[in-house]
Amino acid sequence: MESVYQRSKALSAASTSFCPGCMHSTAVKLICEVSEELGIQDDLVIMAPIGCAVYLGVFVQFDSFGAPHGRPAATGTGFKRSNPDVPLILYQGDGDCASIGIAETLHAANRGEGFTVIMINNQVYGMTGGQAAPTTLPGQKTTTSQYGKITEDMGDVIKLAEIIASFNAPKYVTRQSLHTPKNILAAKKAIKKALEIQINEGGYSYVELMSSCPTNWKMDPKDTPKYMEEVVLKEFPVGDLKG
Ligand SMILES: Cc1ncc(C[n+]2csc(CCOP(=O)(O)OP(=O)(O)O)c2C)c(N)n1
Repeated sequence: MESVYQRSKALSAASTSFCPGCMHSTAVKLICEVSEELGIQDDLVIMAPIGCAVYLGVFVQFDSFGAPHGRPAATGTGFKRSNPDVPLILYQGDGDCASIGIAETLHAANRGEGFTVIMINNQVYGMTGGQAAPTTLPGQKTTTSQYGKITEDMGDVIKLAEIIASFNAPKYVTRQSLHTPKNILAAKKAIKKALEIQINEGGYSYVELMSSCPTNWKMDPKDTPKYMEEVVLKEFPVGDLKG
């Protein structure tokens, strides 16, 4: 019988620690598949973040390292400058990348450091219980905005992809989503393109992946795709912003 699909060899046998319906799992699977398709599964290094993907290095077969919360871009800069030929992904949550680490993120992008950032935007600080992040939507209820996020008090939504795309140095900046099969395929293409640019031309690439957090959104996982389509993507439209 012809085999039409098989588990990526880059995924380890360990179960992930993600909640049911969390789209981190999809993102990790796509990275594994792309690494195999590009033949870099033995070379790729992935930075496992502080956040829900903290155990990433256990789920995947790549070499990995950690960085303090918000510091992946600084740590990644050191790694990549010392190992310019090693493909590197900084895998980060929106709290990590767009809040606590926003200074490092923006300066690294503006310098055009030679790594790929994959940012999982679930609009909350997932691991610590769903506090509001700069990506939380206006009016969104979280544990730190129990009556809905008031932008006058907490600030408006920070759209990191748009800010990064305004810099000269980044080679590829895109926002994709993981809420439908069609979007997942587009996200996979984007991850592949970002890594190809890193490997073939060098330079910085940024892939933001809109994701769900059913546990902290207090939503049934099966309702999250509709909510993402009708609400979240209105604030965070998908598509290429640069490159
Ligand atoms: C400097 C620092 N501040 C705060 C924390 C606590 N902390 C751990 S994980 C986390 C939230 C992570 O949220 P995000 O980056 O959005 O990733 P997610 O868990 O949603 O995937 C926080 C605030 C920490 N570990 N270090």
